[in-house]
Amino acid sequence: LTTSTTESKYSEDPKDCVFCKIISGELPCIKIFENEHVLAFLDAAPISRGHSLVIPKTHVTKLTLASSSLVAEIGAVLPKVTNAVIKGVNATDFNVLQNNGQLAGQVVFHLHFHIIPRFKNEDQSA
Ligand code: DGP
Repeated sequence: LTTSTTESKYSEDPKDCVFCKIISGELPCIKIFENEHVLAFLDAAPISRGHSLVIPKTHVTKLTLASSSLVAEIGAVLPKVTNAVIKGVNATDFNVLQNNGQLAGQVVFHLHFHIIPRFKNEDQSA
């Protein structure tokens, strides 16, 4: 049997995990924050200027499978990282989004929080 593109795109196998490859340095990213437990970097397909992702360094596919200590590590840096992101693009308003499962729009099966700066009339030049 061959693996279809769709199947590999939605693979939950950590060996195929693009974010684990970013964490290990196998794939590049534009890093904006890092500590022992958490990495934040610019999204490769941004829906607004400054769109960033915050991920745990431990591979876990979705929020409901994450330990409370792992979520606490993310929560401990999320306000600070978000503030740096929005200041960096001169925005005041933003969304923090977190998709779980294919039906919810999750494409990368490694827990991540989107930080999406918002601009007046979606004007990205604000
Ligand atoms: P989601 O739909 O919630 O699973 O969002 C996945 C996000 O990950 C999407 O906005 C694009 C981003 N993304 C996918 N592959 C890469 C990559 O290799 N590098 C970076 N920086 N972002 C990626």
